[in-house]
This record gives sequence, C-alpha cells and structure tokens, in this order.
Amino acid sequence: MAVKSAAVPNDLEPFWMPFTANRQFKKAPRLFAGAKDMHYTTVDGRQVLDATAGLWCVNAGHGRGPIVEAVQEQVARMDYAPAFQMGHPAAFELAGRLAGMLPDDINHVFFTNSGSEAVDSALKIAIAYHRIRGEGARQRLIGRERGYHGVGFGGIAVGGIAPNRKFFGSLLPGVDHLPHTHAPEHNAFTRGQPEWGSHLADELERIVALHDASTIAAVIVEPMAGSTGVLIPPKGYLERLREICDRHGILLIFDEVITGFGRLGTGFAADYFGVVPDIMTVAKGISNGTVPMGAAFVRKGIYEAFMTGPDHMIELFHGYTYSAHPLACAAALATLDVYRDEGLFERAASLADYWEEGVHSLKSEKNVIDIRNLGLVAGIELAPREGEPAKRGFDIFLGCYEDGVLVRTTGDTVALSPPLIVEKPQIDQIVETVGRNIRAAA
Ligand code: PXG
Repeated sequence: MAVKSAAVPNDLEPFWMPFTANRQFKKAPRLFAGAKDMHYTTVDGRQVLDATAGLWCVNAGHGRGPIVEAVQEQVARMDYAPAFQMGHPAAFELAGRLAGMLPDDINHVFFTNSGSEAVDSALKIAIAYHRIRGEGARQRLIGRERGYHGVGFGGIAVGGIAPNRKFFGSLLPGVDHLPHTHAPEHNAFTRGQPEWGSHLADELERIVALHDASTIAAVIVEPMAGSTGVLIPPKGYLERLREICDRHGILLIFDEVITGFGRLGTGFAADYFGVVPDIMTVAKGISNGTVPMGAAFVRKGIYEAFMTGPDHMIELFHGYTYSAHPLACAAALATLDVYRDEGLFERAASLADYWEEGVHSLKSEKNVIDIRNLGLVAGIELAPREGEPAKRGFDIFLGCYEDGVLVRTTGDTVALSPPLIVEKPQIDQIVETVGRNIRAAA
C-alpha cells in the first residue's frame, strides 16, 4: 500500500510523548504515516531511510507481508485469550521455537509485553529462585553504570543512566553497580571488541567481597550496551563475569533486548560471544516491533526449581494480562519464519565488515572522538559543544532527518542500527548523510 500523505493532527498537546523534548517537537513535529521495508513515509509524503530499525526493533524491515498477514489472520480468528490458567496453541508453539534457538539449556520462556517487563520479570525470577532453594538472603541485584534496562522500577534501579534514575526517588534497595566499560583513552576507534578492559569485570569480586555472595541474587548487564551510546564489551570481559558468577552462585542475566534476534549477526549476543547467561531478556526484534512483546528466557534448572509443591498451586506469582497475547505470538512466529527463510542473521554477519568500513570512514570528520561498531550496530561519539551537552547530537539527528535518514542520538553519540535487510548502497547513504551532518554541526 503506497502511503502518500496524511493529515497532521491539529492538536498535538494532549499526548505527553515519551523520552521526547515535547515542546520542541510540538513546534516542529516529525510525523510518520507509513513504513515499508527500509523506509518510512512522512505525513507530507517524504521517504526517510530507517537507519535505526525503528527503535532497534524492526530487524526484518517494515511492513513485511508474512508478518502483516499472520497478525491480520490472528486478530480475525481470536483477538484475545486469557493468559492465566488458560492458554492458546501459538503461545506454546512460539515458546518451543524460541527454546530451539537458545544456547545450552536455556529452554523455558516467560512472556511479557516489553523489555522493561522482561527485565522486571527476570529480576523477580532470580530473587524468587534463590528463595525457593532456601537461599532467601540472596536479594541483592548488581547492575552496571550506564546500563539501560528499561524504565520499570527494577530496571532503573539496576540501570545506570543518571537522568533515568535521579527523578524517581529511592528505587529498589540492595542494588550495586559495576563500573561501565567506556574507556576512550585506551580504546578509541577500535573496530569490534576492544583489547583493553576485561579486568573491569573483576570489580564484581570487590562487590562480592563487600556484600558477601550469600546476599547477591544476580548480575544483569547488556552484553553490548545500546542505549547509552553503543559500548562494546572488551575481549574476555563477559567471560570473566561468567566465571565470577559461577564461583559465587550468582545468576548472570544478559539483557538482550537490543542484541537479540540478529543484531550482531547471530541469534543472540550469547552466541556471538560464546558466553551463556542463566537468564536472557528480549523484546523488540522478537516480533519485529509489530505487536509489543518481550520475554525472559531461563535455564531448565531455574524453571524446574519452581515446579514443586501441590500440583494445583501456582508456582510463580507473576504475569501480565497480555503475556503471550495471541497477536504478539502470531507476529513473533511469522517474524521467526522471515528471519530463518531470508537468513537475516547470517546476512547481518556478512554485511558487518562493509558496515565497519563505512562507519569508520567518518573517523577524520571534525569533532568525532570515537567510533564503535559490532555486527550491524555503530556508535559515533562527538565532542560536546562547549556548555551545551547533547546539542550537537540533536542537531545531527535533525539534519539527518531533513536529509532523509533516521538516526538515533543519545547525548552526543549517534547510534546506528539499520534493519538487517539493509543494502550496501543504503549503508553508503547512511554514512554519507551522517558525515555531511557532522560537518554541518561543527
Ligand atoms: N533493556 C534494554 C537493553 C533496552 O535497550 C529495554 C530493556 C526496555 O525495553 P522497552 O520495550 O520496555 O522499551 C531496552 C529498550 C535507544 C532506545 O534509542 C533504546 C531502547 C528503547 C528506546 C530507545 O537507544 N531500549
């Protein structure tokens, strides 16, 4: 369906937009009316190349026929089914399909509707798991500075992005943070994983010594940090976290909301790095962004630890009205088919070198202080303007949008993560447009 133009609503005021500069936006709105494959169409009929896969979610590209049809068919056949004490076949089929894609013995799936809920679910499962096994003192959660785990109270407590935390009171008690791994003085312009920094994982030993392992339930990290501006884990870092967690009986949670479903050229970051966590959280690419869905994936032993007591008793007092919503399940099943049939994870892997060359060609542009990349992700960090942090980044975002390319900026870092169907000339267009707007924002 070709989208030409659509009416601009005459009152933009009532919608309090999330993570948005509302007053700036409402003075000069940027509105999309349609989306197909690699492009959005704006309300005034302009094509905008999507260099961010929506918000890191539309990995198979927009408006994909099989996914659209699956959702349409499902909504007509059964719109909703209760998720508590009742089920529907697609939920079980989807859980089985996902389990078959996951590493090692991670083979049980708890469905949510977002990444934030997936994180809350994972943290609650971790604490409850220890309690069920008679280690109820293990309640502490360890996150990482600059980590993003959504916006629930659990997620912002373990998260490490200051503005997302500081307005919201005392958060969860018993949380500590690992140091972040951003070290441009050692690693600037590294292609792929930096050599320097695996020892930063040893800080976990210090935290364990401080609190005692018997009080710590879990460590949660993004295997590759996305939202904070693309931080690639140093070589050996995740391996060390895994070892330390094993040594102390601490569960390791990988938040794969961004890295899951092909972003790095493998199913999951756990596959890419060869490090298997105990729990994984996903969302976004699970349903190609079409219908909201998230999930926590757990090892067999975690699920089984809960399967005790009388048969008629609920084992985990947690869930959402829309857990395993039929439309989300239909979307996710069709999405997994598209990923498989089109070999999109492999496609991402095969484009990664070209992508790396492209983004690193911006190294000599004015004010560029670091470029980071992995799979089909890149972060281009710019020096902030004197006294105006994030303004240069915002100007580049606006300039690229005017030039027909959608990028994300976080502070003064441009984050790029195109759908995995991106073509090489489109990579060229992204790089050229970002380069031009970096110069314009000098
Ligand atoms: N964990 C991670 C690692 C994420 O990246 C969430 C949890 C939360 O997911 P929900 O579905 O509750 O939003 C995320 C979300 C950006 C950007 O521009 C990143 C996210 C969301 C919106 C924008 O970097 N990540």
